[in-house]
Amino acid sequence: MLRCAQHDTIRCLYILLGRYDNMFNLHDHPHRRYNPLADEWVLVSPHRMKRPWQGRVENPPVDKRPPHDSTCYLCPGNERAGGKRNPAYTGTYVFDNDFAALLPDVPAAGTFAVGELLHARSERGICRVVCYSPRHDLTMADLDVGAIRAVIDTWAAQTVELGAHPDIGYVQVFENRGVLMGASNPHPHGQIWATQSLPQFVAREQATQMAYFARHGRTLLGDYLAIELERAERLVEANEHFVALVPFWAVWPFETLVISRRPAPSLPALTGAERDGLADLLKRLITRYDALFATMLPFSMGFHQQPTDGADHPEWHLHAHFYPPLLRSATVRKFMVGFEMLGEPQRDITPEQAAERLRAARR
Ligand code: H2U
Ligand code: ZN
Repeated sequence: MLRCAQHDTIRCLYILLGRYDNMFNLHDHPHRRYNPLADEWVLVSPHRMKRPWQGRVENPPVDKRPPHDSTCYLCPGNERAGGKRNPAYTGTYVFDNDFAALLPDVPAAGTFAVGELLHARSERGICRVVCYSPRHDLTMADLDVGAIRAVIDTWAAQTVELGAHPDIGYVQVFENRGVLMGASNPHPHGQIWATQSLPQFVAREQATQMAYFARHGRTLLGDYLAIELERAERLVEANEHFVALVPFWAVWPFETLVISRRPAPSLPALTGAERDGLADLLKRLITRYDALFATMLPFSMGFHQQPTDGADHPEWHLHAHFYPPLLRSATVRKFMVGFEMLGEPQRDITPEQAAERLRAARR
């Protein structure tokens, strides 16, 4: 019973001896993996990836951008779509989003309810845009580590500034990179949306981290990182302060999770040395990503950190999610459709294979 067609005798012996924690081989058989951070499942179908990797690299789209583009609304000195003019900035530059999804002055505590089933609440917030560099032609991977450190300091300072506002309960730092992910402009930039409520994905992570911390007195991601460091099969990049890995429960083919070695709760809580470590890790990870399909890899990325509710959150462990949509090449993307919209997310290439591909990707 313990034996399946693909298990060799040795492995079955290991199973009998309790050395293998699984009754089946995660690399051969369809299975579901649990995401303890999001409290979700993902269906993995590794048998569909048995064919060898063809390694086709398509011609990357020619991306010749000038250092300053007079038509770019993010370049220094230019007028934005909203009519305001950017200063002649030389480092990072932050401004209030001219087309903000959230506004600071909506009526307080507005609620709408019809019986049990129709509910709405007013939501206050502040949306900002963060230009990483005055240079129109660079991406974060091209910036030197010192310039990336300046971006991290800007994210941390914004988290403190926006989080101090009495109406703001959470600060979401993120970036949409590439047209495929809806980025409106190639100038290196990200966004910050600061909200009154905890957004639902963050709320879910808070609940799982809180429950885990209550049970063990350690952070969920700290314990998870220890397992990954020991097994090493899903690691992509690591330095003294941060680790990037393809999570065991990854949904997107080349999704990664960046975790701080120390369970720091937020960007502002990082020490100077940790911020330098994060800058180094982000540069190496994104450089690897761009080498994967010889293209500027599109992705959405963002940091999850503790709420800015003034309370201590020892359960919170700072991390960043990278969600690239590409599957096989610069032009073949994964679609979350069909079973994935109606049932649950599914993937073919295993997280272990994805990590191996990322470890092999070099520019
Ligand atoms: P994305 O590339 O991720 O879409 O971010 C760009 C943001 O910049 C977007 O939210 C804002 C858009 O509203 N924006 C301005 O605030 N001013 C402008 O002049 C153009 C774009
Ligand atoms: Zn520009």
